[in-house]
This record gives sequence, structure tokens and C-alpha cells, in this order.
Amino acid sequence: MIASSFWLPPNIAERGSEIDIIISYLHIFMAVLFVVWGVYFAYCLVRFRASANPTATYADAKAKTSKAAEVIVIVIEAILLVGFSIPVWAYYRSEPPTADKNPLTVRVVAQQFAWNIHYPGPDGKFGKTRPELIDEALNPIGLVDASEDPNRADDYVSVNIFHIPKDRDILVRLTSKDVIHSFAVPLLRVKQDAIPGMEIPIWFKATKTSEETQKIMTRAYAVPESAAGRRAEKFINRNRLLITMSKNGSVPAGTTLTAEHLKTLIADGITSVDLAPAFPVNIQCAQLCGLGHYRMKGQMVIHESDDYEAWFAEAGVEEVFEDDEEEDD
Ligand SMILES: [Cu+2]
Repeated sequence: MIASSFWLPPNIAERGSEIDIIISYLHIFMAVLFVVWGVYFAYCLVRFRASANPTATYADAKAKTSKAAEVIVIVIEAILLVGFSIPVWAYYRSEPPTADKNPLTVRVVAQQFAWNIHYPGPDGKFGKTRPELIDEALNPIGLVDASEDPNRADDYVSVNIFHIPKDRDILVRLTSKDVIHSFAVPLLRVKQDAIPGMEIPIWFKATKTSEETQKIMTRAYAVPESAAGRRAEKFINRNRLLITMSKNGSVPAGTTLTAEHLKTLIADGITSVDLAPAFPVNIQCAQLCGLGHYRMKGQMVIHESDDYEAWFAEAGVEEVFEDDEEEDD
């Protein structure tokens, strides 16, 4: 579809292309309406100007052509709604993955200005939480002690980094600790408001790992001719969230380029580098939720199935929040 290759971010969700199709059909239809109605409007301004038509007449408004135009618009809108929007809406809102699909269930608790990701651990059961136990640095979702609830023992909470396996249904139970936020992952074509006091389920399935996504998003960039000056500054500033995808001369793969690196690249005679986002799959807050809204960003790390299990086995035994403290504010 034009949309996914032309003006939308890459789609890595199993059912994402259906959303893209709706978006492109809607835009095409609206563009046609805009042009046709615009031209007709201009025609009417001239044709029915007051000086040439001192008395109002309703003959044209009641003519067959205008009625036909109205009917065509209604029919196209009905097709868009019934044929495209409702089936996709049904998948996204009323067909959660059933137990036989073995979905991975995770709680996501939004807060000003971070995403808390609560994994139930191998037992699949979430430990209890109590608001009075919330400690912004050590226990942001207020989990009870394992002695009070044994389900809590294997739970794991991470802040702003959401690890999932590829090709498995993910069921998110979304809520918020304070104000209304919106959990948005554009590459997964997912967006849902997080509302305090409510737990809203959403689900999706990623068809690509973060690494595969990074490869899709890789582009070649021309290296500026000088490491100083405005062009170099612009290059560094614009690409500060990107990393090199391969070794270029003596600059290793996975580097975010600085002026120092540019000097090295130029000295090594390199004129073009392949860059991709360091974290290709972002979680954004799509609801203006306060002064720090702009920095309410999380990252999704999509693993191969085995790698996910390995990650969890390691992460789950760590002391909760050992390395997440400074990210939480
Ligand atoms: Cu927010």
C-alpha cells in the first residue's frame, strides 16, 4: 500500500496494514471531496452571484445531479465504515487473544512522566499493589511484599523499557497512576488512552524484532565535508538519536556520531554512512499530560522468542529497580 511505504512509519504489527489501508483510503477520499467541493464552491460563487440573480431559486438544489452526488458520498462513507473501519475496530477492541494463543499479559502503569511495565513472571499472576506503598524511586507501582502475596515473588517491574517477544500475542492491561495519558506505539499501530481508576485491555503482535526494524529503517547519509561549521553541526544534531549500522573506517558499528567521529570519518576518506535509530520502536505519550509530557518516552525492545525468555530469566532475578532509579522522576 502507498501509505506504508510512502508517508507512514514502517509497520511491524500483524494487523497494522489494515489500519494503514483505512488511513490511506480516508485520505484519498477526503482529498477528492476537498477538490471537488472546492471547485463547486468557487463555481457557485460566480454562477449564483447576487448581481446576476436578484431572486433566489431552489431549482438547482433540488436537481437530480446534486442528489446523486450526496448519495455517492454517503455510499462511499458507508463502505469505509462498514467494510473497513468496523472489522478493524472489532479486532482491536473486542477480540482479545484467547488463552489457547498463550498471550503474554503485562500491566502498563502510566504516570507523570514515565511508563511502568509490570511483568507477572513465570506464574502468570500479578502481585497485589497498594497506592500507599508507592515510592517513586524504589516501588513506583506500590507492589506489596512477597510475604503478603506470594504471586509477587517472581514479578518484575521495569521503567520506560518494555521487552516483548516477536510473533506472540501481547495483552496489555493499561492504567494510569495520576492523569490521563495515552499509550502510543506508532510502529505497532497501537494507541489507547490510559485512565486512572480503569484498566483498559489492548493487544497486538509484533512481526519484527527491534533489530529487524532497525535494518528496515537504515538509510545512507552523506558525511559532511568538514567536521566543523554549520553543516557538521546540523548533521550531528539531526542524527543524535541514530547509530552507525556498520564499521566505517575506524568508527565502530553502533556509534552515535560526534564532531570527533566526523573528523575520523573524513580522515578515513568515508563519504557516506548507514545510520538507523538506536531505539527504533518508541512508546510515546499521545495525550498532553503535563509539563514533562514531551519526555514521556519509552522504548520497546522486541526479541526473538528465545532471547525474550533469556532476558526475562536474567531480569526477573535482579533486585527490582536496581538500574532504573535515575530514570524515574
Ligand atoms: Cu503522558
